[in-house]
Amino acid sequence: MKIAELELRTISLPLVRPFRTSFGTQIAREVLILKLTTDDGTVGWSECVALPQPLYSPEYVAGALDLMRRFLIPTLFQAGDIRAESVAPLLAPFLGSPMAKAALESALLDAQLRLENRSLADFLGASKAKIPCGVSVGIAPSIPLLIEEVSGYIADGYRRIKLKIEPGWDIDPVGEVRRTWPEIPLQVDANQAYSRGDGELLAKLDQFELLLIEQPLDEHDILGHALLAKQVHTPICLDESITSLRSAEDALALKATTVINIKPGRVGGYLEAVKIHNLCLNSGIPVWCGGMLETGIGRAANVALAALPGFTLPGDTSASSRFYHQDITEPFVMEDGYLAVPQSVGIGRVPHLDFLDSVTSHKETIRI
Ligand code: SMG
Ligand code: MG
Repeated sequence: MKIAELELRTISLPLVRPFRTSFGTQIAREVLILKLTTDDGTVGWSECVALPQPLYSPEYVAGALDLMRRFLIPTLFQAGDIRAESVAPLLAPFLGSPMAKAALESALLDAQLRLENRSLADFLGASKAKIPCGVSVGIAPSIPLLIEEVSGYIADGYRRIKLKIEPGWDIDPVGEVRRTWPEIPLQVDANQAYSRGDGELLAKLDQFELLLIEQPLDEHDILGHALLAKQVHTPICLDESITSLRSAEDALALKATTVINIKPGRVGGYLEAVKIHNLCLNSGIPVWCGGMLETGIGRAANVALAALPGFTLPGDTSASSRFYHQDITEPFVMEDGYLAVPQSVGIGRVPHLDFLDSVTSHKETIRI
């Protein structure tokens, strides 16, 4: 299979409500959508999960676009006959940027599977036809407004609630949600907002019987997470720190994490994500599928991944309506707290082209 053409477009989709985290507020999703065409005319779609600003990770939309244009795409073109499995080794000399690399690998994988008449779920090794859904809840303007927002998600049927926290927005809001819903599976995500000295404060969360505390410290502070894990009973779960299979092996060996959030974009693609899943499955470490506010394109692939047997905790795999009034694909609609795993070829979704065009702010095509 040869890549004949790559279409890169930036789209902007307004969010149904602002999404505030410890590092900033997103009001729209500016996202890079890739359309790859092979030499026999087969098309594959993907999205790059980099945010517009380098705040969650060093990658950002305009940077990813530049890197793809300047280095990554020419390298794939030069390689001639390739498969999705060759993308990571070919792009390895270019350091970092797992999200940009993942987007290219995913687009090629979608095309490859369409050519082979196979679904991504089948290719990855999915063992479930539907997956339970969690929802990630941003930092709210007040505790009553938080309770109101969470009430809506509980009414929608979500099976797990994740609350974003930061210093000053932690014990009180989490306590109020726990008091209101004593039984709901609940977890928190700090996006690196705390420091090593905050162990005593974070241990106050133990009383709320949370599933986990996600990424409390700096992404590079593996030792700090290991020390914190001795101070806090709630399991520590790494997100930003896990950028590859090797970093997962290291964090587990150093006892810095006992649960892992797998985000394919953060680790360089679905193939690396499966390797981390396999490592964790063999080590008895639960994993769950993270989210980056994906459109239906990225969400379709995440839902397939989340159907693998080691994904034993509900992920941030919510319905399209959690973030978007209108998705660029047929929307993901939750039924009784579950999403159906797409079973048709490739990722099982394609964009609605008229709508995609209507939200596109930039489009370019690179040909061999
Ligand atoms: O897609 O449901 C989603 C978002 C989940 O909270 C979420 N993602 O750190 O896990 C995380 C964040 C990263 C993106 S925040 C803008
Ligand atoms: Mg996170």
